[in-house]
Amino acid sequence: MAKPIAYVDIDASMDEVQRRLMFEDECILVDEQDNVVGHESKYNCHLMEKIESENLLHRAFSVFLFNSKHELLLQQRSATKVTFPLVWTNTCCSHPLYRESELIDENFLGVKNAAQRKLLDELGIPAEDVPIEQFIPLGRMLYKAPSDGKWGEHELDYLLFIVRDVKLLPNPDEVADVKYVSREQLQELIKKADAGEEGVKLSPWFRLVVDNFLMKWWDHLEKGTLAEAADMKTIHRL
Ligand code: DMA
Ligand code: MN
Repeated sequence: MAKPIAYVDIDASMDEVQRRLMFEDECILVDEQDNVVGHESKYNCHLMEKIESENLLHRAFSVFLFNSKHELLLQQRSATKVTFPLVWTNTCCSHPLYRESELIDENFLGVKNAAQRKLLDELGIPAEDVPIEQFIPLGRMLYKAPSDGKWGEHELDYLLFIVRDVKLLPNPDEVADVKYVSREQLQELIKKADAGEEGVKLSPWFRLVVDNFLMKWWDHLEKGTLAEAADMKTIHRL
């Protein structure tokens, strides 16, 4: 069957690297309780029209990597990202894929494996710098966010902390810029974003985490009590 015209138009302007990932990456579809209910291309999972008409919800993860000074690593997404280009966001976000190693529920191993894969792919962080057992799952949130009308997110997002000093070699296909921020520097950045300053836009999911969890978890990190903060039973609907 011929593709609808609108899809052809979207494809024509899409960056080659991002287009390949849109069709190669097979995301995990879940229900609102995070049970796996199927799989679907990354492309279809991020088309707002499909999300709305078929109520597609997919599993995702967001990594918050801190150095030993407890500064948070932020990335600015590349200009070629299909969704949310050039926004500033947490260290690394993506999706566990519909493959055996990333579907393992036990100990959240599937999402941790995916996180390790994408930290290398997006930021050039070697796997040995981010060992699987060092990832700390803290919570899950469910949210929907349009990007530009055609594209958007509807995700069940696993929030993972990791504290490590790492080697970095950002991949320009994915990342325009990186920086470590202290809490105060992040507050400054948020102020600038709120004031609409040029070039300082934050991703909607990072903003949700900032507004609902991040500062409290950062406190726990500094006090060494992060284990108390973890709640992997609740799915926060934001
Ligand atoms: C998707 O991130 C995941 C979240 C939490 C927004 P992304 O758009 O960066 O995915 P990918 O890196 O796979 O393109
Ligand atoms: Mn997504």
